Amino acid sequence: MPYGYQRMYINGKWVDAANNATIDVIDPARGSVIATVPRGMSHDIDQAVQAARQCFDTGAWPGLAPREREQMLLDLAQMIRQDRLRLAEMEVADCGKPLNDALADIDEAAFILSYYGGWITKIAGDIPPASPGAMSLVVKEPIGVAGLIVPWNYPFLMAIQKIAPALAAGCTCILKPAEQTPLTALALPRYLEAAHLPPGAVNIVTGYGEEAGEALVRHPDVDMISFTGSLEVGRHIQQAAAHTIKRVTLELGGKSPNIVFADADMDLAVAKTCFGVFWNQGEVCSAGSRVFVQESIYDAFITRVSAYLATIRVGSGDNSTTTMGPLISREHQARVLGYVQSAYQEGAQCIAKGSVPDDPALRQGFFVEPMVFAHVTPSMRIMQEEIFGPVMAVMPFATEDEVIALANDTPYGLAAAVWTRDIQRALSVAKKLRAGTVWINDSQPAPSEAPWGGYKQSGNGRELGRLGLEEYLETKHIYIRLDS
Ligand code: TXE
Repeated sequence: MPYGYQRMYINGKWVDAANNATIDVIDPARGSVIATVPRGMSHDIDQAVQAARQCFDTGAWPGLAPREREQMLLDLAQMIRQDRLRLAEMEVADCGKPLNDALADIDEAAFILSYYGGWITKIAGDIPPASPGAMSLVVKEPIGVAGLIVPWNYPFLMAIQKIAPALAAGCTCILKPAEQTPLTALALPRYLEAAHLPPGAVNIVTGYGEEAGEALVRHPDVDMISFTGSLEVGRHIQQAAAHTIKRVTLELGGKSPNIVFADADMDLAVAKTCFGVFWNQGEVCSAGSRVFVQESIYDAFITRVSAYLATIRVGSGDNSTTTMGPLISREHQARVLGYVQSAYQEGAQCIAKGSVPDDPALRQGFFVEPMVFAHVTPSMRIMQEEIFGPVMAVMPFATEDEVIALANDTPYGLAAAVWTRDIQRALSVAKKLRAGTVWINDSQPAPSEAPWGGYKQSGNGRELGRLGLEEYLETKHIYIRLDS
């Protein structure tokens, strides 16, 4: 077990679960156990919430001077930058992605810490007009204790994507990493301590969703939950949190349309459309997996996509030639292959036949080769449901109006891409798409300075950018009578 037994982190101390139960952490490329972590439950969550509550209520974190907190986040960013290789290697072992992708995640996480660090000294209120004998002050305050629940596809990046704005707002927090990928989260405390954050500002409880996650959501002393994960669990969390009326932000799944018009730059559209479906093994909430291609270029597009597929190298993330790693778990591999089976049964045509790789060295891991289905129809499961694996579905369209209707015909609304050289068409289509992000002649960039989140059932609220910070803030109006 290269990473051994790791404890979790509550109130500035390394602790076991109260009942001493543990969870095995599996290397998805080999199927072997690489670590064990505590299986935290409601008692452990309660300890963590008390620690976060105390750190918040005593002002140990929110009461520090903004410039002092800013410097701590900048220091954290710097330490993480220096340790990028160690963290990226841990991420590869834990979630399987290729090393270069993991390095990019760590670098972006460091940027996010410095970005939100910078915001701390710039959070300002407002002075709206009041009657002549009065003055109104609108001030921004931290919402309090934040429960942060993250998934396994970007373990470190998503943890930081929530921790950084929470701390910047002045909140204290409890992070519940995904049970499959707790390792890089548990690497954080040594940086928190080196940057002199007070005990209780960030607590990390490992465990299962139905146990630790659920207890966090229901806890009356938690003021908000920020969740990234499946639609099903998001729906459940919103209900479970309703009893305490806490704020809930949700970043759920997607089934993003990728629309290629006949006048698009074909080389770019093919390369980036493929990237948009296959990067991170397709385990991406914004994957552009519903591909609509205008009739006149449909056949040529399919031919080029087939050629692109031949360039993808499936293998373990620590192999330098790998461009696509394993899926997260045996269970998820079976789920993805189930979608592939449904596509065959519903009559889709597989133009690039992938499946589980033949290579015996890869059989122990949870690999699936990339796949492309043509002649799909909008009602097929692979066109309706989030697969979260390397499976592309391509269908032809005739007119702009037709493709807009097709693109919007899903309960999701996270992202969309439009490929055309006609800027008027691009903008007019972008305005009509019901999605939180629309890319024009690109797919997948999500700069941390811009808001990220979904329309419709892809979620509530926004992460990243200024809006991502505001989710962790309350607004207070102070009214001052001036004539006494
Ligand atoms: O997600 P879950 P799973 C989608 C994707 C994938 C599917 C299932 O389609 O195939 O979800 O993945 C915690 N109370 N996405 O089952 O269960 C859990 O411990 C509180 C999209 O892994 O939603 C983990 O920390 N927390 C997505 C987190 O929720 C609970 C990313 C996500 O797990 C809980 C991941 C509960 N009752 C999967 N149950 C995206 N939006 O990027 C689970 N959790």
